[in-house]
Amino acid sequence: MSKIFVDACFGKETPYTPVWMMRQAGRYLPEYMEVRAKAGNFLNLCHDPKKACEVTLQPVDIVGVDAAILFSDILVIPDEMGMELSFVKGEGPKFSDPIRNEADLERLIGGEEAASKLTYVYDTIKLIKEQLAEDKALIGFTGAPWTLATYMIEGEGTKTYNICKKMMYSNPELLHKILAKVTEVVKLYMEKQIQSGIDVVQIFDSWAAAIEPSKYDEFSWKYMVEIAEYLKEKYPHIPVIMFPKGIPAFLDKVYGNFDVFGVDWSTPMAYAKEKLGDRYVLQGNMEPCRLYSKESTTECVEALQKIMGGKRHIFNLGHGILPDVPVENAKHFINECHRVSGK
Ligand code: 1CP
Repeated sequence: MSKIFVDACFGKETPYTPVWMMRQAGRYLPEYMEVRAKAGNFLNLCHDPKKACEVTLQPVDIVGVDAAILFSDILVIPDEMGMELSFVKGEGPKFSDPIRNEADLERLIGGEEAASKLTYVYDTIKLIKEQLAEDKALIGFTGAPWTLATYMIEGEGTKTYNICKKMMYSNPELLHKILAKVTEVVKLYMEKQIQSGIDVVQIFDSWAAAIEPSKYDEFSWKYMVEIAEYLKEKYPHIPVIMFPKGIPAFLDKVYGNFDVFGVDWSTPMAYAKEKLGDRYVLQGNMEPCRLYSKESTTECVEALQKIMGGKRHIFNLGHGILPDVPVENAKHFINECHRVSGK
């Protein structure tokens, strides 16, 4: 059976415009909190294919999205490259021994060895595929090498990126070596996700906006394109979605063989359409906080439909849903996207 979501990623005409929500599997769902409480902590949940499968499927059943996104996290990659990941309550992710010099880089596990340690992710994908309805797509994902490197170098989430940026401007060779090593792992990791059954790839560059526009290609985009082109060459039937958050000044320079450009909420959709709409299908881009109000949600969905006209478009939020959004309002968003596009 052909999946509407996959057809839409390739720019084919579909009976309606499909929709999913970034971070749709997670803390705004009481059903998620229940499974997470049983798992003990977040990483246990990622490591347990049965439970990870269960929370992946929840938003499909509860809010009615057209695609599921694998439940995992981008940070399992550096974790399996030998960096010990922990989530500290109230503070977010932490790596105890960040990568700051050549010796640190040397001790990172690379390539096939790191990618083959992520078996719990591949097992989760296989379980999901057994249970997901045939007409729904499963999105697999990775962080972009730059976004992953920010956590690996800083050792945690950061507001200033000062340690990475010090490296970017004073020792760019080292930063490139780190990015190249992560890129090699990500290529193989995404290839294994495809072989395990995902239907679509999304690459999240959540911290793209931390790089000045004239350096964005050199330190992030080219590595994302390298991953996308490696996958497109071997698996042309699998669409690739690129989501670099907050880089409107780079839209003129976007290049590469991939299928869908994820537009974040700070970039006007009409502007993205003018710059990229002929070359890529566009995904997005409602400001996630509009979900707090049903009226604001409807207003935005109607405006997006007017701009895109139901062509070469996938509805989504322009970044992740927040944990305190009422489930009713998330359902309203999905229903409105379906209503305006004729489902
Ligand atoms: O239950 C919990 O308390 C943990 C919260 C949580 C969840 C639900 C984290 C910790 N990760 C996730 C799941 C997750 N993360 C998914 C699958 C669910 C889905 O999308 O439906 C995905 C795709 C991610 C990806 C991810 N993790 C990104 C990129 C996407 C984005 O939203 O920008 C990033 C930056 C992370 C890092 C991360 N994971 C978790 C935290 C608290 C953080 C740090 C965020 C920060 O530094 O601000």
